[in-house]
Amino acid sequence: MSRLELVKRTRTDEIRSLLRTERFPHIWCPGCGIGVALKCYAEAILKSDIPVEKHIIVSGIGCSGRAAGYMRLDGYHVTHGRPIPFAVGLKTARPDLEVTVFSGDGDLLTIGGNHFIHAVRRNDDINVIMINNFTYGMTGGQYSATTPNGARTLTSPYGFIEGTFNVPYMVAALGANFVARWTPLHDRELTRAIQEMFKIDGFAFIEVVSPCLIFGEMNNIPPLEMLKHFRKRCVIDHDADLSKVGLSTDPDQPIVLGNFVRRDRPSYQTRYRELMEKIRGGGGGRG
Ligand SMILES: Cc1ncc(C[n+]2csc(CCOP(=O)(O)OP(=O)(O)O)c2C)c(N)n1
Repeated sequence: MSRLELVKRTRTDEIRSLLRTERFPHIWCPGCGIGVALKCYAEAILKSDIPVEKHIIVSGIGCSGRAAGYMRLDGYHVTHGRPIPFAVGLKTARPDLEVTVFSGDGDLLTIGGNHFIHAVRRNDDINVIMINNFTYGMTGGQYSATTPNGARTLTSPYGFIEGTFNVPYMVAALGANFVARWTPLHDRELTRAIQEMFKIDGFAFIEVVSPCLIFGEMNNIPPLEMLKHFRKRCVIDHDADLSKVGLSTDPDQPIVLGNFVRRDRPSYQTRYRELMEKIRGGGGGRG
């Protein structure tokens, strides 16, 4: 076996050691991007300086939400739309843990949208990997807050008309310390962005624009075509004007990717700790 093959084999075994393979086969369809994103998360954990036992995964409900159950980490598979408040509580009580939320656009931005925006406003010190497959995949393809206008879904059979979140623009405007967007085709960049996220004190967010077979089927895009479509449209621009990176179904519009925002606004947990030290040190407080 060549040295390169040996290195590759060792890396694959290491990644497998972070997966609960006894639970396989997993529920994801062939051609779905969630598994690649989960592999990138596992690889980033192995490359991080933080011990594996300090990494915690929190997921909500959905195909993406199944991720917590497949990782051999302390993990929490919580109620629909609630992984963010759960993760915030965990991180506030146990600042020594590296808490990552891994969930879908329906879970995080549609049903859980209110929790999401307030966590970014507070700059809670959590990592969020959001799989944006434009739909509620698990329940058969209803529209979500990230469905592009014009797209057909189970609940918009004649084309979606509500309007769509431009996710990186919104998260940056709310004050997150790290904002990125990648696809499963960009697995190296995605892995590096997750490694970067682990170093951030504050809200760190990655949108993974990911193919969903159910969404593709309803919009007459076969699974592999969706990846080809991504490859054709993706443009990397770390300095992009975020007001212009909203996603549409127009094949001539680029899908802009990159590590867009890096800030060092202190996190809520850091400010809270400082406040507590001040109150205790100054003999303040009520009792
Ligand atoms: C309180 C509640 N409402 C609705 C559901 C049904 N439900 C299960 S998964 C899901 C959508 C998940 O969508 P998303 O987060 O985009 O994940 P995906 O399956 O696309 O990865 C819904 C509405 C539920 N389980 N619980």
